[in-house]
This record gives sequence, structure tokens and C-alpha cells, in this order.
Amino acid sequence: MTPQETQTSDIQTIRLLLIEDSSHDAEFIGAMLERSPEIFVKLTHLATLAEAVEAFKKETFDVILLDLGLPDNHGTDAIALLRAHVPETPIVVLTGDERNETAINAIDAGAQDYLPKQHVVGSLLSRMLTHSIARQNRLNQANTDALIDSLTGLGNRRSFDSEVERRMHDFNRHGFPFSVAILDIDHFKKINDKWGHTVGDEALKVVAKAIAFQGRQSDHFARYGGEEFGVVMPMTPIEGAQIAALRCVHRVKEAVVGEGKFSVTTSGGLAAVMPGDTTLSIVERADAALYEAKRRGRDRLVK
Ligand code: GH3
Ligand code: MG
Ligand code: MG
Ligand code: MG
Ligand code: MG
Repeated sequence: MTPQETQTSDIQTIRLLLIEDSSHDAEFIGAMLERSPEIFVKLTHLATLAEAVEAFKKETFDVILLDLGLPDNHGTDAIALLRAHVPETPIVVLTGDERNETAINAIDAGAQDYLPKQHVVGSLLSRMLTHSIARQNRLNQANTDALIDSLTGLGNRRSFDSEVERRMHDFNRHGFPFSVAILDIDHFKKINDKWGHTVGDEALKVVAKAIAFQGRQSDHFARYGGEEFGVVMPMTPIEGAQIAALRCVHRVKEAVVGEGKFSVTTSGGLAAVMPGDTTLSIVERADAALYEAKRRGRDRLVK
């Protein structure tokens, strides 16, 4: 029987990456965790940061146990490097250095916890690992929740803004083009008035689904405001973006709401990034185009 088969449901399986250059220390830690009854550890042991960075391309870990004295990186810089690669994975620092200053530096650099090797005992280490993972999971979940629109499951305004910011940075730094579309449901107030707010909410979900359907993997969809949706299209100049945004407008029109009772139309404004743009100016240009689409009679896209 494998260890996994013997576990009961309240024993946690932890995918642990141990970065430790001393094979003696690594064996000691491995043996200790094996004897810890409250966790089952799937241990990966690597001796350098370079190997760890390579491993992140293929594998996911629940927690990293990091020796601070490594041949290719001595000290807390290692923490910053790991966080840059796997920002959502908690790091517990293990070191032979008992000074308070080292502990403080490690925590400041982003480690979740700190344990001098002299004080390692199995039950303490296993608790540190499980608590670090639990804390990080709550943080990751909160970060995700903060970016999601709960009604439609798309990104929210904040996620839209941060996506535009990220693409603007890529444009300024590397010249990567991108486009932004804002789509607004036409006469939505009338729909709420006629069918009620619950059906209105259902319409928002249907529209969200139609807009996000079959977009490119890299396209980012968000509910930007009440009945407005934002689409950020990375690596997409205006011609391609126009085709994609028009497809959104058409798909919304085809979708039915309220068990086939009715359908809705949208108006869209489109803008592609230009030299000198800011995150504000590109969104304002898309907004101005949207206003123009409304003015020209709705159910259309203006760039
Ligand atoms: P226009 O074609 O000019 O965009 O007209 P409109 O009625 O869509 O625009 P207006 O800005 O006047 O009204 C937007 C309406 O969207 C107001 C509100 O009734 C509705 N709305 C906004 N957020 C929500 C929501 O979360 N749920 C529901 N059911 N309705 C919403
Ligand atoms: Mg060591
Ligand atoms: Mg070392
Ligand atoms: Mg609106
Ligand atoms: Mg509207």
C-alpha cells in the first residue's frame, strides 16, 4: 500500500520543495518530516536556486523550505528571486544563522516563517508548513475574489484597470500593441423596467457569456460598470480588435434572455494603443467611441 492510500482525510498531503545544499541537512529534514504524523510530505529536494527556478516550469509546490546559505545565492535575495517566479507559494526559511537580524530580513523579504536549524523539531516544522500554506491559500483566494465580478464571473473593474495597466507597461517597454473595447448594453434601463431586476441580472449574465465566448486565451473580459463590459486584447492591433469586438456585438444580439423572451443589443467603442497613451487616455478614447456609437443609433461598433 502506498502512503497515500493509508492516509485518512484529515492528514494533509504537502508538495514540499526543499532547497538545501547540504545533503546531510536535507536527509535530516526529510527523515523528520517522514515521522510527522499530522502531514504527508511529497518531498522534492534541490540543491540550488537555479534548479528550483527550472523546476517551477514543470511543477507546482504548496510550500518552499529554503536554506539561506546556498552556493548560488547567499542570503535573503533568494527570497525575492523565488517570489518573482512563484509569488503565490509560501516560503519558510531554514538557516544555521540564529541572529534575530537574519530572521527580520527574511520576513521583510517576503518569507512567511523562519526557523533556525538548531530548533527544528518535526512537530514545529510540520505546523509551520501547514499554517503557511493555509495562510497563503486564504490570501490567494482573497486576491482572486477581489478581482472577480460575482454576478457574471468575469473580471471586475479593478481587474480591468490592472490588465490595461499591465498591457500599457508591455507597450511602453517592448512595443507590444493592444486594444481596448468597451461594450454597453442598449436601453438596459427599459429591460429592468419591463421585466424586473432579476431578469435584468440574468441578461447581464447572458451578455457576459456571449462576450467572453471563444475569445483568445489572452483576451481579458470584465464587467467594467453596471451594464458595461471591458475587453482588453493583448498583441492585437486595431484591425484584429475590430473583428473580435464586432463578433462580441453580434454574439450578444443572437443570445436570448428570459427563456427566449427577448434579446438585447450592445454598442461598443474601440481604441488601440498609440504612442504617448496612458491607461486613462486609451480608456477615454474607447469611451468616446462608445458615446459616438450610441449617438449614431446604437447596436454598432465605433473605433
Ligand atoms: P443606453 O442605451 O444609453 O446605454 O441606455 P441604458 O438604459 O442602458 O443606460 P443608462 O445608463 O441610462 O442605464 C443603465 C441601467 O443599467 C441602469 C440600471 O437599471 C441598469 N443596471 C446597472 N447595473 C445593473 C445590475 O447590476 N443589475 C441590473 N439588473 N441592472 C443594472
Ligand atoms: Mg545548508
Ligand atoms: Mg547552505
Ligand atoms: Mg452604461
Ligand atoms: Mg446602457
